[in-house]
Amino acid sequence: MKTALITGITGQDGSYLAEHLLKKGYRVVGVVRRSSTTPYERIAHLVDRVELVSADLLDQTSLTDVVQAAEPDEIYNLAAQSFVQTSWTQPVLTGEFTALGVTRMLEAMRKAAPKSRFYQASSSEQFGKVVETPQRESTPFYPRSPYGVAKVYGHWITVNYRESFDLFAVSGILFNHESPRRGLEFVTRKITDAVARIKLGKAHEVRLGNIDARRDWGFAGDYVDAMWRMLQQDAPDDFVISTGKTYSVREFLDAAFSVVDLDYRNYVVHDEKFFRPAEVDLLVGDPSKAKNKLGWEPRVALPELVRMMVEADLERHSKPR
Ligand code: NAP
Ligand code: G4F
Repeated sequence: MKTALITGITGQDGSYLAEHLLKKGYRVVGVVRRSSTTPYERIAHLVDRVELVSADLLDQTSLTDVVQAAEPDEIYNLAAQSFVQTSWTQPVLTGEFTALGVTRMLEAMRKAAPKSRFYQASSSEQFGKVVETPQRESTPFYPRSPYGVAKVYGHWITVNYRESFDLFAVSGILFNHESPRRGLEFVTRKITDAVARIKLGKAHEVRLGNIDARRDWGFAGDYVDAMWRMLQQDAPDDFVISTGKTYSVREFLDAAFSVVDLDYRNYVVHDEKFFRPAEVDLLVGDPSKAKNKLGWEPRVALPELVRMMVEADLERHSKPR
């Protein structure tokens, strides 16, 4: 039985990855940080089947200790301050978690489990103000937010530790991926949650920023399989994971409101609060390397993803409290 250690197991991707690895027969050890409450909503159905251990990306000793105790074959470093907008109001914390946190995890692995395999959650935000379209593994980075800058650091420190210390360490440059478990602050979930509340008469508008931004949106359940495949390769390498299709937030809105037979134009209010100091206008990835080398392809297309999210939010809001 292989052991996987997941940081960020309580997040969207951590929950899907834990399910995926449990199905494959892994022992799954999940890192959680200390909190006065227990934020295990996304893994409530898994807590009896995974081992939860306490550590924090800010604390080197705790990270090294959990790696030493778990003796993992594979380490998935998913934990981060992952919300782009917050990275402008908490830039130093974002750098600590999302950039230096990666070095701390790599150091923990180097000291306590150097034969393990390491996955770093890199991001299409690294491409930022894109210098070529579609974006691929060789596309230069031009990050547009403190989050994007921190992710570029995390990416290159992973490459550097691979080359310096001969570690099996890889980065998956994942484009946006969503699900009914997506945080409510991200635009897709904010929209599908609003659609459900509006349809049920619990809200009458949704306040948004730049709805002309374009993203390459996939389904999180598909993307965690790509993470696993990257760690099963003979040699460590980095991959873009995306659908190859791009849609505007406006198109996402249209699709989401259409699921409940409403017209988004009657409900959207533009609010300056949600515009960003610097925007990423267009993301669309080229997943051909992942297709050729990993045999990976996305299975869920955008219309199906939108419907899945709207229906889940309708069900959640329909339940009596
Ligand atoms: P998420 O839902 O925001 O989850 C983030 C996770 O990190 C949570 O489990 C959180 O724990 C944990 N965490 C945050 N700060 C921590 C700290 N100081 N110590 C320990 N754990 C900490 O993010 P996600 O969407 O699953 O994304 C997973 C990773 O992929 C992130 O690194 C993200 O930046 C990256 N990424 C995501 C996407 C995407 O579209 N989803 C695309 C590219 C890259 P709590 O539950 O305690 O807050
Ligand atoms: O949903 P978002 O907040 O995601 P964003 O900024 O693309 O970041 C996500 O994907 C990255 C991968 O590229 C991850 F690395 C990152 O961790 C995160 O998961 O915003 C998407 C777009 C932006 O252009 C934003 O300006 O939607 C636009 N938008 C318009 N109105 C809004 C809103 N975004 C949010 N969150 N809230 C709004 O009201």
